Amino acid sequence: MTLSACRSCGSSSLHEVLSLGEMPLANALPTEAELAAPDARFPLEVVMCSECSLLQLTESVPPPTLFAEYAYFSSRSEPMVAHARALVEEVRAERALGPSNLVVEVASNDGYLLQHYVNAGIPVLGIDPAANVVPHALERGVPTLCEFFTTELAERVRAEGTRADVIHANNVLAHVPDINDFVTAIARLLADDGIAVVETPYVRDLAERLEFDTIYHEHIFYYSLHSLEALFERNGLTVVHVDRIPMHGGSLRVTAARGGAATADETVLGLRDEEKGLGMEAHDYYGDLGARVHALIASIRSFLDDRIQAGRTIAGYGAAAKATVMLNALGAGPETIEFVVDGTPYKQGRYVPGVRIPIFAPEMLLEHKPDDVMIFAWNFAPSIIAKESAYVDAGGTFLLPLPAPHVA
Ligand code: DWN
Repeated sequence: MTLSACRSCGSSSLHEVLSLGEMPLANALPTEAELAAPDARFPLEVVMCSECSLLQLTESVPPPTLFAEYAYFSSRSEPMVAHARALVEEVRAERALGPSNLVVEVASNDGYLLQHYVNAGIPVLGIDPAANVVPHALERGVPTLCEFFTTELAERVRAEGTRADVIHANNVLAHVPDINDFVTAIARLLADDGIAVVETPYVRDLAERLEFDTIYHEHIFYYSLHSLEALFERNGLTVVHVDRIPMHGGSLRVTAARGGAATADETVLGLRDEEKGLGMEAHDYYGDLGARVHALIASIRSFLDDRIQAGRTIAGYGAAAKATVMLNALGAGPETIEFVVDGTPYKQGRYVPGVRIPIFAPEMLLEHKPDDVMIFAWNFAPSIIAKESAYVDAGGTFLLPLPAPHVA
């Protein structure tokens, strides 16, 4: 364990929750030429702070290594774009946003969300460090700063007279080692009556559904409402509303306002009570998680072995970060999963790190007609199965790994 203190509250009282061994970086997909060198691996271990109850990795990989060039393009998942569109409609109506307002998104990726404000004539600003992704946002008319979001950036933008009426931060709160600076930066950039709308995977869903493949080096933190509120309060934000949403295997969507008069509503009070009732603030809540995860990994492995023993060929769908963790945890290479398909051009022609399984465009399913296809992007299974109905009509079978391996 290389971590000596909780990255959120500073406590040294850290207790092991589970280890997935040495794992490659989930989105560091090697090209053919890069296969000559081994894929870098780092310990993937989760600990819990007994002071603020935040789960976090022992190892943090420098953010430029992970995010300066990025394999993930949000717009390549239609359900993400639809989810973003619905969120924007909700926030626009609730806040009565118009041409005099400003909406900022941190980790704005390829403009998948802010484009919907642009189309409604509402001024936006994206902030994202991925130099290969930001041009796609600019093409969608989303002005974007290609930088990491920090208090230095927030103060610089404030000094130009900019304040945000809404700040979106989806699937980024888990990704930032200096998380206190990040939340302070949100508070500093918000207008006095502004709101932050933050979505991040919910550790309760991970624990209840054994979503171990959502644990990877990009995800440093795994939040409960309790640990998230402790982080926000420390940095000048008050959680005023919370919803549980199904996105990415189950997430929290919190609405936060700058401290002072802001107060938690009944959704926050209710979820606090639920978490207390479950004992989520204590390490015991996660006591058997490691054992249950390793038993699940073994059961997925034997599920696949049985199908191969029966003479079936198997491919994968979604070269997701989850796929890298799943396949490396299974020790499954091309001898088990012949190839993976993905609709992201950046990923096609590359390989799943560690196990070196080739990634092709989805058209490969009908060209090659594997008997089975395991959906590694299981969080989007309904959309994927509907899209690939021709594969099913041709006799193909979709498999799902969670919450236990099964035929979809
Ligand atoms: O936090 C993160 C989440 C939001 O996204 C990032 N750190 C990394 C990433 O995790 P992931 O790669 O596991 O996310 P997804 O969204 O489950 O990945 C889906 C993959 O499947 C993408 O590569 C796109 C692909 N896909 C596809 O090829 N056809 C997805 C859909 C819906 C499709 O129809």
